[in-house]
Amino acid sequence: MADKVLIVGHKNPDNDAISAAIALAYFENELARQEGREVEYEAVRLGPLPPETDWNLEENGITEPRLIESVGAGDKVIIVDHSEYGQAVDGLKDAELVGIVDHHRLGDVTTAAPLYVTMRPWGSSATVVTSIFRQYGIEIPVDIAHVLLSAILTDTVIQKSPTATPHDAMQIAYLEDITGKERVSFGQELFRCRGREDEIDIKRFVEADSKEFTVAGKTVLIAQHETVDFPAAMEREQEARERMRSLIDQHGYDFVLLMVTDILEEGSNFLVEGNHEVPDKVFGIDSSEAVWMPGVLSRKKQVAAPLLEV
Ligand SMILES: [Mn+2]
Repeated sequence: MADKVLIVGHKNPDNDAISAAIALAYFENELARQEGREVEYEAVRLGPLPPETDWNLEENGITEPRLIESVGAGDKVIIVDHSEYGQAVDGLKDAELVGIVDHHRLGDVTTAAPLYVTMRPWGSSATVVTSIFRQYGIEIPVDIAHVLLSAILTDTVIQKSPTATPHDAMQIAYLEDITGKERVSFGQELFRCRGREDEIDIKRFVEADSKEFTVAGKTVLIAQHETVDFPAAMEREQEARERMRSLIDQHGYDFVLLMVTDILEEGSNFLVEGNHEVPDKVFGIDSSEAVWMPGVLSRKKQVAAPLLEV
């Protein structure tokens, strides 16, 4: 039987985590075929498909990755879009980590054996995967190009996020050529998949894109809800705050910060529940009410990074 390697993104997967895994699995299988290696790479996921991923996979006739809960001894694993145990599949410490493809800070994973690592400080893991294809001269099929392009566009918020780099722009142009799609209209189609703000389940509104961090020795949750219909999203403020308070009760977070990000106006409303002290001091705000933060679009660079310095 062929050797098997699982490729998995982080928990609470976003479009980039799932799409980068799918495209990397295609790349690795193709490279293995060319090199005559008997190994099968399978993209898997740790949570539900985001609606834009669901739509894009369907449009391109790609089967959704299998849902898994954990890995264990004897499993070989490549992780994408993260490199910390806190965000990784359960049991990763018992499995064999054979590769990392990511665009975040280097986390705390360690290995006993050498491994493949490709990390670049670009706008998405999909950008890194696209560059890997090109480095190896492996052609990107049209369906996989759609998957990659979609993830670069959602992760960089159609290039409006400060995490977007000139390298992302270059890979977007390359993928536009293959897919025949135009970045802004395709990006808007993807964001519109997230649905009408008044219909989204409040749990999904708050938690669909949420990550735990340790700030000043305490666990906090930083969540982001990106919208192309900001007024409708803010109609949900009281419900969202209720949900954030119940998350604090359940998990003992010091605080929960929800960024409601207006993609069109390029800024975020900060909603904070729990202990406001640290976010107020770090951002110089009074977050007893929603606070508009112009230009703040990136959780990683503009919100998590300053908080992690505390
Ligand atoms: Mn990403």
